Amino acid sequence: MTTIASLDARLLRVPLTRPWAAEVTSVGVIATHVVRSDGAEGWGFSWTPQIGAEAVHALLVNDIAAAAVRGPAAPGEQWRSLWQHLHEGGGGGITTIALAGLDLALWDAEARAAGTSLSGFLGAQRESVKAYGSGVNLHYTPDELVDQVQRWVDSGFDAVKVKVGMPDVAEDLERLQAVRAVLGPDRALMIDANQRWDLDRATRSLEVLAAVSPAWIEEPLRADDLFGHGELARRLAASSGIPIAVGENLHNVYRFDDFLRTGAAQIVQPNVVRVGGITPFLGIAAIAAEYGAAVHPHLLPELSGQLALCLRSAPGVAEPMAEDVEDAGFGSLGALDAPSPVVISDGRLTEVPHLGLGIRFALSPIVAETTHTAL
Ligand code: SMN
Ligand code: MG
Repeated sequence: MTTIASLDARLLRVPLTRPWAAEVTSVGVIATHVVRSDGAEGWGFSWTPQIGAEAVHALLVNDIAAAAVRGPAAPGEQWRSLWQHLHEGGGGGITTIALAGLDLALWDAEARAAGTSLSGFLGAQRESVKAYGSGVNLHYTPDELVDQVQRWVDSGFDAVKVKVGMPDVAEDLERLQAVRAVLGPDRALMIDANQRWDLDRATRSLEVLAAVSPAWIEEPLRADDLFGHGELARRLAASSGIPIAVGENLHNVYRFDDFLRTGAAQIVQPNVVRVGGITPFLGIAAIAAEYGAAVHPHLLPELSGQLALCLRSAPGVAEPMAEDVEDAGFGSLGALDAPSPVVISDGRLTEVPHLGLGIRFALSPIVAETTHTAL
C-alpha cells in the first residue's frame, strides 16, 4: 500500500489588491505538501480569508499529520476516519478547512503520479465553463459599483453577482436598477445578501428587489437557519419564484443534504476548501444531482473551475458556472509560482495544460509569515 510519508504546511498571507472590507485586506493560505512512500509528491492548500489561518495550520501540522502520516495515500481513503478523529473540534468549519489541505495535496499527488491533470484524472465533461463576474462591493459607492459592472460587461461576462443588504432596501433597489441598466435585460444578475437579513426582512426585501429579476438570492439568512430558508423558499415559490442559493458557509455533506432534502435551497455553492476538499466536494455534487440542484462552486476559480469542468450535466439542471471575484484569483494576486492552471476570458473559463491541480504557491515575495513542520 502506498502511504503518506510526510506532510508539511506553510502559512502565508496573500494581500488583496482590492480589499473586501476595510478590515479584510489579505487572505490566509496554508500551502501543503505531501511526499508518498512511492516517492510521488503532491501540493495542495487550505484557505481562509479572515478567521483561523493559524488554527488551520496548527491542526494540519499537529492533529492531522499525527493521524494521517503512515496511513494510506489514496485520495479519500482516510478522509472519513480523519473527519471522525477531528469531530470533537466540530463537524465542519476549521476542522474541514484543515482537512482540505491534506485532501487537495493527495489528489494532486495521485493525478501527477498518473501523469495527468485533475480533470484528466476525474474526467472532464466539457472543455470550458461559463464564468460570472462577482464583487465584494456592498461598501462601493453607486458609481464604483456601476463602473465594476461595466468592466465585467466590457470583458465579456454575461452573468454577474453583486451584494445586497443596505440598511434601507430602497437603496439596494436603486443600486440594482443602475446595475440592471448597464447589464440590459438579457444578462443574468445574481444577488448576495451574505446572511444580512432575517426572515421577514428577506421576504419584504425580495418583494421589492424582484423588480430587477434576480437569477438567484444567495445567503438571504443566517447560513445555519435551515428552518428559515425552508420557509423563505415556500414564500418565494408562491411569489417571485426567485431561487435560493447557499453553500459557502455549509461545511459538510450532511448540511447540503439537509438544505436540499427540505427544499430550503435550489442551488448549491460548495466551497471546495471549506467542505474539506475534493473528496467531500464530489459527494456533495452527487447529492445535488439526486435532487436536481445546480452546483456553482464558490470562489477559488483556479480549483473550482477545474471541478466545474468535471461535474456531470443533467437534463433540466443548469450547467455549473465558475465564480470570478474581481482581482481575487490566486493567479491575479500574483500568489502562484507558475502560470494559473485556468484562464478566464470572454466570460468563459478554460484550462491551461498542467499536471495535478497545477496550483503551487510562490513563497516570495508574498510571505508575511512562514512556519514549516514535517513528520
Ligand atoms: C464572498 C465570500 C467570501 C469571500 C469573498 C466573496 C461572497 C461570494 O459571498 O459569494 O463570492
Ligand atoms: Mg456569497
